[in-house]
Amino acid sequence: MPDDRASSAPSRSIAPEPRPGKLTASDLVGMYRTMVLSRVLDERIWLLNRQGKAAIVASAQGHEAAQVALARATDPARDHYLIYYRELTTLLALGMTPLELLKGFLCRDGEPLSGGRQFPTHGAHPRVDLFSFSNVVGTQLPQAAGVALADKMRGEARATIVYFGDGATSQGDCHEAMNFAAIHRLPVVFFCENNRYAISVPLSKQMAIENVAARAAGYGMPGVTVDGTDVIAVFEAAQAAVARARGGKGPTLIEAMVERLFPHTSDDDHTRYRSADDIKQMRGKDPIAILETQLRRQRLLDDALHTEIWAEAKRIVNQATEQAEAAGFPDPGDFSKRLYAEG
Ligand SMILES: Cc1ncc(C[n+]2csc(CCOP(=O)(O)OP(=O)(O)O)c2C)c(N)n1
Repeated sequence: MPDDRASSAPSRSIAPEPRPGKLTASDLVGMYRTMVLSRVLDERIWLLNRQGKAAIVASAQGHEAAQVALARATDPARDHYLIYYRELTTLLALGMTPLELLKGFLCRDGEPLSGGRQFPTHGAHPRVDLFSFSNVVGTQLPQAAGVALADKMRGEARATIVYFGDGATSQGDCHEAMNFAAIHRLPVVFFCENNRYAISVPLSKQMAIENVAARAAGYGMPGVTVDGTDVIAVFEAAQAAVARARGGKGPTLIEAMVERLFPHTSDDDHTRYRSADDIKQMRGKDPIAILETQLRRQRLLDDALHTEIWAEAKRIVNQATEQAEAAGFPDPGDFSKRLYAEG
């Protein structure tokens, strides 16, 4: 396949130019709002799990800044998204509603990703360009390379964003996808949310180097490590990577350093493998508290706005919980619907 096809082909993008370059004060407050909504929703889902109503939860708490900032640097009307299971903030930032997400966790009828029949947050969405992904770690990476290859062959200037954890980079799929994407200069943004654990396995048992981003050099693409609690740092790195992808220049690996504030999932107990010191330290890196301090320092947030934002998030989540709990379960008679070709 010729190497420079995307750069020479005319753009047939469905959206105009990338959204404006700089983050405004209202962008920052808007991101804070989304992060707070995600946190309140995440806490609610965890509670529903403890009540025996939600089967399993992989919390995004600690990853909110990285997810909201990356989403802001992309365009849901133009780009493609291959997420993994820890992407609650991403899904809200891309336009899914708390009700849709709650219906997924409670397996209710009408949930858009899978009709309430899949693992929560897995599936394809009719409005958001999400690809259905597997829970098998790392499989979304070669799929993302395939999606980007299709865009390149069609001459479309879109970026494919693929999300994964540090543990996923130990999979062969990761190597194959990055190598292939770099060779063919595919428009992929590889976004690693490095929370230093793959369930109970610490980073030092996954790799002998310090940063995932260092691997990018071995494939021949740029690799950057950013503070994943800093929305501006993530936004700027993501914006450059998206422009590179859409401009036909090839993939980028971004590694956002985050903390997993909760255990791996609701089935896990991290006190069995994380030291008390480690837990105490990671709690000091809560991205919501960090952004809040920054906003207050810049006089973009005061007590009144803070109260309003948290109260609004609780109101939205309370209402969505009531609606989701009132919704029915999928009809068992429709079991094979959307699984096999119909007619
Ligand atoms: C191929 C494969 N191996 C093992 C698992 C079990 N598993 C599920 S999540 C996970 C850890 C992944 O960690 P990471 O990629 O760092 O993401 P994080 O959960 O920390 O966000 C493992 C090992 C799996 N789903 N698929």
